[in-house]
Amino acid sequence: MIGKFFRKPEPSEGDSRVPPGQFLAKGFPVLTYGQTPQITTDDWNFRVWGLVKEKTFSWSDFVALPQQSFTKDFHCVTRWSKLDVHWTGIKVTDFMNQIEVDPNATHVMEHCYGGYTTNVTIDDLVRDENFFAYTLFGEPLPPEHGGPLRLVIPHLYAWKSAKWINGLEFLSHEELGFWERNGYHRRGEPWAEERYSS
Ligand SMILES: Nc1nc2c(c(=O)[nH]1)N[C@H]1C(S)=C(S)[C@@H](COP(=O)(O)O)O[C@H]1N2
Ligand SMILES: [Mo]
Repeated sequence: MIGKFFRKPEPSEGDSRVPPGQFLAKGFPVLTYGQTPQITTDDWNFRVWGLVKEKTFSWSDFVALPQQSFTKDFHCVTRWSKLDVHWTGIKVTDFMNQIEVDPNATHVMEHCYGGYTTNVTIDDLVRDENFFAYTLFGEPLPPEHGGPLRLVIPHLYAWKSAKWINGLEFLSHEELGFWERNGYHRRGEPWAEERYSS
């Protein structure tokens, strides 16, 4: 749909920034399956389990990790993209230094408050540009965008960027998350238009 909410990319943007078949969103749409969970940072925790030494982080444990700023483009498989989204948060690579992953782990299931799941390989999760975000455009991450904390994986379609994330399950094989079981691609790379499973 073009018009009120979306626009066609300019040629300069379209060439290098906007993946094939995507339009630019005006504003920042919210895309949630189901209800928005309401979690306070007092109640929040984050757990790792499976092929990893099990560990639970409180909010204060988590935000004690080094904070950094990120400016990244965001691509939803329903064909809207938003360029230059500003976030702050914690690099996935910094978080990984806090846990002990079994060398047999190859895949990860992201788990969230509310029950959403999505799967990634360890190689797609542990990249220098991936991060856990807790601010958006200088404000605390709003609940509808995943606050208090979400994952952002800029090189994949945004359904891999789990909102209200509360755990990572390390696996020795691929399992499918919510959208992946419902016809979406197991990986979801926007430049290759990996939208649906075949
Ligand atoms: N927990 C959870 N995470 C989620 C979703 C969801 O429904 N629940 N939707 C995904 C999809 S399809 C997209 S496009 C982005 C949307 O993020 P936004 O609502 O901040 O724009 O979140 C992703 N993460
Ligand atoms: Mo999406």
